[in-house]
Amino acid sequence: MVFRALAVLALTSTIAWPDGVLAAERAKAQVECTPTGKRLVYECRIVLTGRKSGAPLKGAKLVVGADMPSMPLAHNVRPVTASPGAKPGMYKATIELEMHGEWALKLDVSGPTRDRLIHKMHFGSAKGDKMDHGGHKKK
Ligand SMILES: [Cu+2]
Repeated sequence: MVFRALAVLALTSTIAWPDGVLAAERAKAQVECTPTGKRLVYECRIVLTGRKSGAPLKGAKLVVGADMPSMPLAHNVRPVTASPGAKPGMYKATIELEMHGEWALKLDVSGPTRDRLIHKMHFGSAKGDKMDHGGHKKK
């Protein structure tokens, strides 16, 4: 009985939101960054999907910024606009960081849906360089 009631409810909401569902939906990102040959430069592949629908977010404008949560205001990485990747919902961006360590990528999504996602990840080097907080310029 309970199950049937829920099914009816779901159907009703589908009718109420025919096409515009994605427009109101929040985004979800899957991020993968790999080191390039150049020190501190990473090639990032970002897959954007609807948080509820799981459908790829096509035709979005995506701007990627980066900051270090452990060092507020210490870095000034210029945000880059991602370009469309090989598959729908896939985007790529080349980011240049200022040191290795834990960074928070800021993903600004606009277009079919508008959202801002913070994605924390650790950046090291391909050759296993030591994390270098000591070499950081202080203000
Ligand atoms: Cu730092």
